[in-house]
Amino acid sequence: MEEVRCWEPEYECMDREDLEQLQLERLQSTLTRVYRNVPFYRKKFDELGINPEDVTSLSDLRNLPFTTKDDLRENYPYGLFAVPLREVVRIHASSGTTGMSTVVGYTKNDIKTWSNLVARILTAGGVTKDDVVQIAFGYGLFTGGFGLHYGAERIGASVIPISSGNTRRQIKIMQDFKTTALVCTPSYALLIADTIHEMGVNVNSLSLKYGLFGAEPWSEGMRKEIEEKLKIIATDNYGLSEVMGPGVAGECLERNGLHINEDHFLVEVVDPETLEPVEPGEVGELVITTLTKEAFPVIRFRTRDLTRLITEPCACGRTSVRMSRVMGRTDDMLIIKGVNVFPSQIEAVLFEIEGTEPHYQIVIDRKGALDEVTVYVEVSESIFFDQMKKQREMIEYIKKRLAAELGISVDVKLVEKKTLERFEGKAKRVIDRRKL
Ligand code: DLL
Repeated sequence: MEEVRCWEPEYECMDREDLEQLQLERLQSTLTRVYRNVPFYRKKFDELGINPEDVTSLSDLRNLPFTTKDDLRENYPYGLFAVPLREVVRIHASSGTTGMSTVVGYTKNDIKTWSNLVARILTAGGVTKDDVVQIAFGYGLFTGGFGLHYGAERIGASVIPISSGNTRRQIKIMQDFKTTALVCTPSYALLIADTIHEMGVNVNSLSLKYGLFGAEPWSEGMRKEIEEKLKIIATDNYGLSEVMGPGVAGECLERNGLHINEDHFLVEVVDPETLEPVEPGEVGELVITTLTKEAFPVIRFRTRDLTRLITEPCACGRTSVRMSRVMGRTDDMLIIKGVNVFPSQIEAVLFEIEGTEPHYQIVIDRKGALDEVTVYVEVSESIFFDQMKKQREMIEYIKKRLAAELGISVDVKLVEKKTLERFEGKAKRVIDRRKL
């Protein structure tokens, strides 16, 4: 194992009892602030007869109301801010792919906290001040670019704010500037890896050591693929703009779950139907309460992300609870022939199959009353297309593996290399024609 490196060991390796005391104090002060400053929360608390002073233990959190993305939309743009706008130094917004965008703000202090928390994630993923960090997340209203940028600067690394896109130039910069750490979405990392290969660049001639990837779900198979192609150690990090952006949780080099920055975020996992807590270690929807945010605190925010909590100690020495990689979002879940299917399950199967490329697309159509799913998969050998028998065997094999995993049969179509769309930011792998 590598030597343990923490950015803020006094918090990251805190004694659990002390941590819970700190969480409670911070929760109480957050509740008092939102009650005083945000009419939306005051109204909700009043309706339920909750006085922030009644919250005297962490278990009282369960009595507080949830906050949803719809609440944020209804209060667009500044309705949920807990400070006057003159104290806000930065505004970000979510992309709004699933509706109207949501707007979040940061005070000077929030930016400081955010930078520190991202610095923790980067440190956990192997980055130090000696690294040259290429940030290939989009800079803009999306929190990825600026979030990682400030964290990397905080560490003292040399930051290349290249943003996403222009993949060949990314690689030229990577060569010339001797990039040691790449930061982007996993799907963009894959596109970069494939482009390196296409350009005939020898990956061993690059200085890359670490890859810190997040902002979208990815499978263990995809991690292996990226690690092998780029010859790096790849870690997963998680966050969402409504809660802060990147910096909520991230893996250490043990790569066995994402350490949650629990001194700043209180997490719960609930059953998305009943909203009751799941059994410890079970999968459910992650709910987050911010403990230190000034401009945009959220109480029991329903993330829609499905994960489970891991409480077993980690060999790295951090004492925080971890979350498993996000399996998908409740709103990504496809219900096909009555069976719940997550795109991530399909990805996991495809990555295990020899001869397929890590590029796929899932198309859902409605034929009469029935939903039909077709999985398009790129194959490595174009030769395949001259050999009908081999092709049929491959299709049957993939279908069988998918049916075993999903419990329903889906159609599979093989396509030639480089036919499916590539992504520079978050990948869109599902095309739901039922909604078009
Ligand atoms: O994606 C923040 C971020 C930027 C995280 C860079 C990590 C790195 P949003 O655009 O608001 O914020 O999207 C948040 O993306 O609710 C998840 O569904 C998904 N997501 C984020 N990180 C991961 C991850 C940023 N590591 C939404 N694994 C979240 C799976 C992720 N899904």
